[in-house]
Amino acid sequence: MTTGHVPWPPETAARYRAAGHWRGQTFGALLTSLAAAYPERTAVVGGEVRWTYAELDERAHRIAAGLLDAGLLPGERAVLQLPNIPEFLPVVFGMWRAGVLPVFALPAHRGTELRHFAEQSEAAAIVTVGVHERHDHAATAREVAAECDSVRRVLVVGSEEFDDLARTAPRELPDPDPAGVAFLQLSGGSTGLPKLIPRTHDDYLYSVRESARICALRPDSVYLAALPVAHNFPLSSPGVLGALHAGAAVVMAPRPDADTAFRLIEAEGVTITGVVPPLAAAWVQAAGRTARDLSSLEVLLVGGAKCGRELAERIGPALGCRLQQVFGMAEGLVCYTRLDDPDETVLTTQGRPISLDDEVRVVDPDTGADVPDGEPGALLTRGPYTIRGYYRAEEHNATAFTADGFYRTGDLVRRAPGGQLEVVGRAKEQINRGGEKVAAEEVENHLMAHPGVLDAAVVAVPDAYLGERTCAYVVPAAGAEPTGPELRSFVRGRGVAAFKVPDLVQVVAEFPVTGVGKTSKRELRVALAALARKE
Ligand code: OOB
Repeated sequence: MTTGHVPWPPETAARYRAAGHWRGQTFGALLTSLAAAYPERTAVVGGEVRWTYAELDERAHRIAAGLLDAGLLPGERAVLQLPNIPEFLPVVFGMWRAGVLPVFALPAHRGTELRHFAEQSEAAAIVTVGVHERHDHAATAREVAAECDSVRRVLVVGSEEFDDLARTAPRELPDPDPAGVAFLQLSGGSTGLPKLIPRTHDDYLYSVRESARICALRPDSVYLAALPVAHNFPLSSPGVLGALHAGAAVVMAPRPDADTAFRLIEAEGVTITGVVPPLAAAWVQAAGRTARDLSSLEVLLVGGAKCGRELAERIGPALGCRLQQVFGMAEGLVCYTRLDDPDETVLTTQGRPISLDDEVRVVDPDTGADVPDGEPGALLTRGPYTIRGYYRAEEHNATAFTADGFYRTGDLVRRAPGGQLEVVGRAKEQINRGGEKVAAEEVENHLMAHPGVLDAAVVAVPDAYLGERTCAYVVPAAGAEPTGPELRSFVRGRGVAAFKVPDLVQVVAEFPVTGVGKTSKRELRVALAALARKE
């Protein structure tokens, strides 16, 4: 067992095994069987690269051996920060075969976040690219490595050194424990810094297998990875892993804009892809004036943030495909509308859970008592692919999970009698910026590091395009006069993802007083968010 991982109770694990959910297969073993079943089929396409399953398999074997020869040990962690390039897949499968646990950073993350991931996981390596979209990832990784004692290696995919590593002679390696942690995902978070989410081969593979089935993936499907592929949605819902599980082809889109995506849909005959609502809206608009042939597209998954009915209604007609809503979280639970659901269900709900063994409770946020179907309440869940605890976060786990192992999602939902969930709001201190999650407290901490800031409260304001944007209310320190642009560039300069830089900054003399008397951050945020909505 990996230290810091909260396992399922043994009797629950036994039940998931007996039900056939957990099959004792690792991702490495899965790729071996895929390469045997579909050796000549295309596995992944991107840029100049086109690899068959046999080629992907061989490359992953070589990289696994190369990583071990480079001094990484089975069980060690490596922060992985790769954009949507074909190499993502052999590198991840190579790490899985070597037993090295990827920590899935996003390309948008910067030094402060990478350092946190490396420290939190005591990573032995950072695996990244060189310059990508004008940012020198290799340079950032080296800076982080210099500051983190645990980080011994920086491996730059695309460098000569990495090409050599990827040419290492393949060899048989012991298969890691399928019940052990395979990798660490990142939580959207609501507290100071993102938490790490330990996922096992057994549990993740179950969600991938079922997602591929629910989304009707077949060997002749073609999945376009439009969103950053390390995120749970394009990774596994059904994502690139679901596509591979079905023997389908994965196409890596370097960017998610309509021009790039439509070109690839036409050129590769893409049948299915997944996007966040703002991107779906942009594609719907662009579809009206494109000369591209999008007729191969059968399914568009939309999730990560609420897809309102108006947008949902326009997707099918504009793009000539079926909409599938997906409501998921890196911690586990994923819900889909089904392809044979009535239109009304697809347009107005975020679907129902993958598994009959996903336990869902909708409770009164104050009393914790279950509310009847149709009533809004806080969503709690546990099940065969939902974690029982964050990685090395005992204190946080005590409040993020109930004593009997339910994860408190922080989402407010309504459940229909058929089990479909409709997301109606959020109880967590998080801003959902078009699918990108911003923890209010994390940004507040960055703002409060500025000498001219006495106090800060970050809230969501409604936005026609993104759904929500961030607004930072700031109380200046005595005698200081910080301006919005100054504070925004200060936060950016702290080395964080651009999506965390507040969209709006309001400098106020004091926080509006809420009739409550006590100015707790939580109450303040609620009041400020209400104020911002009115404005
Ligand atoms: C996905 O995962 P995360 O971990 O980035 O974010 C999870 C949170 C949920 O708790 C919820 O607040 C929000 O994102 N969310 C949605 C939603 N899908 C996710 N809120 C409303 N409607 C939806 N359809 O975002 C994620 C993971 C796997 C699949 C899809 C999305």
